[in-house]
Amino acid sequence: EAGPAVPAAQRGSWTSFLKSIASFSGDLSSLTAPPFILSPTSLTEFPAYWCERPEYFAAIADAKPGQDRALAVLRWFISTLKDQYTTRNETMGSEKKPLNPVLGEVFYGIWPDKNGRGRTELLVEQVSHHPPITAYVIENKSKGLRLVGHNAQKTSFSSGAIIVKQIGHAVLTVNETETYLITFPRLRIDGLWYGSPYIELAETSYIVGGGHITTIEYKGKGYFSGKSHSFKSTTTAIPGQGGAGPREVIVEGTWHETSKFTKGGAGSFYEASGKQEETTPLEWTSELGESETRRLWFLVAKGIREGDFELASREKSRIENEQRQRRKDEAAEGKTWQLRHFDHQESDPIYEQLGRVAKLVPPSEDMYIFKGNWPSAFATA
Ligand code: CLR
Repeated sequence: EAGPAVPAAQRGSWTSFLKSIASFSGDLSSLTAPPFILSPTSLTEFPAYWCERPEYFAAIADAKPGQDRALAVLRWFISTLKDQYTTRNETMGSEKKPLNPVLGEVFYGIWPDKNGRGRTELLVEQVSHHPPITAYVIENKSKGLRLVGHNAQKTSFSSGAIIVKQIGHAVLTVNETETYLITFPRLRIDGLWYGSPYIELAETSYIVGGGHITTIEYKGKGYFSGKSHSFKSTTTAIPGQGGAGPREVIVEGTWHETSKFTKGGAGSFYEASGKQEETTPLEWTSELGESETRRLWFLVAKGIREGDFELASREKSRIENEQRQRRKDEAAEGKTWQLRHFDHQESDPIYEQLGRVAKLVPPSEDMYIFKGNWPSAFATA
């Protein structure tokens, strides 16, 4: 019997959803799930999680190049994890199934300048539907910071949990000269049987750049400190790269609460106090197009929020049928969909070069190059 978090009327469809995930690997987004587990937010909004602690992002530019800056990049990265991986539990009671973006779906947002931190701007485009791939740019122009990345997921099922391998990477550029390669942790989604899924992070992710490499190991309950959401990071100078910094720096703690230096430093490293700052979406005008995520999914989201699942599913089918028709028309005309903000390239020299230091597997990944075409509405917002 499915757990108590599953509404009685949806038990049957929840168990069959779980069965279909168990016998399935690949793209979960296409499976139909019962209403109680649906989120009204599309995956194109998720890159906003990188921006919700704008002062830590800005602090990267203010840090001294070298070990200080490598630690500032790490601190900002750690500061985003709570928002990335616990927000749905906190705001909606459990992890939920996000809306599956359509090809060409876009999202634009702003975090205004405050206390000299500069303005942070976000641009997101769904660059593939099948499998879902999301590309994004985050820029703080006054601080000379730009992050370009893309994300995809490979999912599998293992002893009752969904295992999500994140594909893709991000490159952070400071002052057009320094580059940092960032890779993403693996996710384990537990609590499925009970109908209250939650994420634990696992394995290792890396930040490589500025003459330093940081290895971040993630563990759940029963490891390291025995606590959920634990991590241990080790930052070292890359031999022969001018990173003649002092010693190795180790930080340990939990990414959703507090962490402290346990080697090469003393005291608190990061304290997850205060709230994440929500996006101010760019006000919609025709320039943003009909595929702007909140416009596109407006009625589906309304249906989900208000429990009108008939509305939600009718609108969802309408959007999906429209997409299928577009693809057919393109095929008939011998055309292919053109990305709006990115150019796709098979390999990323920065990933290859910096990834070698971390011995990344795979040794090469593709990349999406930002065309630089911010909507003009950013200039006046
Ligand atoms: C997307 C990239 C973000 C971090 C992030 C957080 C939550 C992840 C999401 C990524 C990808 C999609 C995801 C989601 C949690 C649940 C959802 C794995 C990695 C799957 C598709 C839905 C599973 C369905 C059950 C929860 C019922 O930076």
